[in-house]
Amino acid sequence: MSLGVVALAAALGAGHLVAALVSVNASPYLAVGNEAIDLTPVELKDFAVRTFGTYDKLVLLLGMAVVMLLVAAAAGAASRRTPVPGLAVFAGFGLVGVVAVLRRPDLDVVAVLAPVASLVTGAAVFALLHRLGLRARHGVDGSRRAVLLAGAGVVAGAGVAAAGGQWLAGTRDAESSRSAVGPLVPARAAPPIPADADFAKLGTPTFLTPNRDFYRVDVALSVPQVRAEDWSLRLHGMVDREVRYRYSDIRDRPLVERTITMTCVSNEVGGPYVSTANFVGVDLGDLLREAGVRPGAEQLFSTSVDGWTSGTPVAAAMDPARGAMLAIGMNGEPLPVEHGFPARLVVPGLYGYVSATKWVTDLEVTTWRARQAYWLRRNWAERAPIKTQSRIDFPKGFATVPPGRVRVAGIAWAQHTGIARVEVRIDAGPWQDAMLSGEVNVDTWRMWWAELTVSPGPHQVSCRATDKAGYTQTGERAGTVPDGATGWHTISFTAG
Ligand SMILES: Nc1nc2c(c(=O)[nH]1)N[C@H]1C(S)=C(S)[C@@H](COP(=O)(O)O)O[C@H]1N2
Ligand SMILES: [Mo]
Repeated sequence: MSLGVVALAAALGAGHLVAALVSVNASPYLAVGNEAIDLTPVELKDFAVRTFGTYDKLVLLLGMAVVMLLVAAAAGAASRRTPVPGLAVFAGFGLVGVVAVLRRPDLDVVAVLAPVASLVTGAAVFALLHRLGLRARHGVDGSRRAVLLAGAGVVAGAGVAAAGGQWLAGTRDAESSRSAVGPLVPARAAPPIPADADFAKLGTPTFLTPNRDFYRVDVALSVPQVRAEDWSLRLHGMVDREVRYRYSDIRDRPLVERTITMTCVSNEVGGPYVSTANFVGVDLGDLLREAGVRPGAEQLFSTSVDGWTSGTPVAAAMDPARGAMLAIGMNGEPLPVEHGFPARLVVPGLYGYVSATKWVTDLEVTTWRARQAYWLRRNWAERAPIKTQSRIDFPKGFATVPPGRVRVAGIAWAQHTGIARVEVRIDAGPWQDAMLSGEVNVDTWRMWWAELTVSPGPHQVSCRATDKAGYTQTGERAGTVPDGATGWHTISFTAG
């Protein structure tokens, strides 16, 4: 095996181990990956999401691994006489790691110890093996064996260090803190979900999405690990009194529970990025009123521990009729780590990228001009209310069903407005009304079903929703950028 590759293994193993000691999120490899995501041009990012879907991050990590391996191997090959090219490469790797770690807002300066450990270990191992290698080439007795032994020892040591780091990180991760939170009992529970709220037996999703099935969208390469005891939320900017909350400050307040359907702006027509949960937390408007929002404030600029940011209209965040939340619970449990533990924002009626900051740690009351959030700098819109949409869940595309009466079922949503009507049509036939499920509240999806007569052969079925403001979904197709897709969901099936 190449000298450079062995030294690379040692560098990564050491970095991972030290990261577990100083800060779980400081592992140099992951920090560099996160930095790479931030620096990736939008077009490439959109391409990666389209092509690899939720595997986009895995592909990035593997791609980074391949590049690092090639560079390390080349460094080894270029260092036949002098170790300088190899040392330069490891210094370069280490510095990239240091910069990536320093740029993360959630990491203390001590976190640079992780990439520094990588740099020092990589360079030291490289220098050592290089010396042994030179001796072997000059035919010094037993030196060949020494090189092999040293190489194998280093690789084994790197493995042990990486595994040890992984184990150590596990003992200090957010999951153990989450398990210790205990039950979150809302003072005001959400009304129970009536039995007729979904048509799951007919092929729609269940009304509440189990946490493990709830869609997940974020730019974090590794799920940020924040323990409740370490978390705090700073509320500042255009307010009369700056406030800092600890987890217990939020937990000890009277908690409310609200049933809310969340949607991602990246959801294509017919896509999966829509889910519903009972969120438990406190009213975001209450926190803002207690801090005293100054006149002229427009934007609530929220920052996550991983540096991701979002901008929400202050008016939406404060409107009691909308019920925006700082949520700490989801479907009867503390927030799952991947959904933002210890705390996140949820604002009914707005796409997640302008409202739903996970692992939220900073709220700044400001103007639109003063701060620009993560996706705004990447061509997405400043204001992004969720668009009225509907989706066919049954039959599945390209299914074959018996001819005659065909059942069609699905979901529709128009958060903060409410769904008034859903219609379906076969081929270019007339629109026909679907049956709607009982309405839980206007911030949640509504399920629908219909029965249509079809002749044997191939067909298409489409659906469209009308919301309570009287707007009927346009059939005109628009892509997700900049503020959400439009068009009717249409699927093909065969009767016969
Ligand atoms: N920290 C952080 N919060 C985030 C995001 C992110 O990338 N990072 N993505 C947002 C987007 S685009 C959406 S749609 C919702 C998704 O929340 P979920 O993963 O819990 O479904 O989270 C929002 N909050
Ligand atoms: Mo999103």
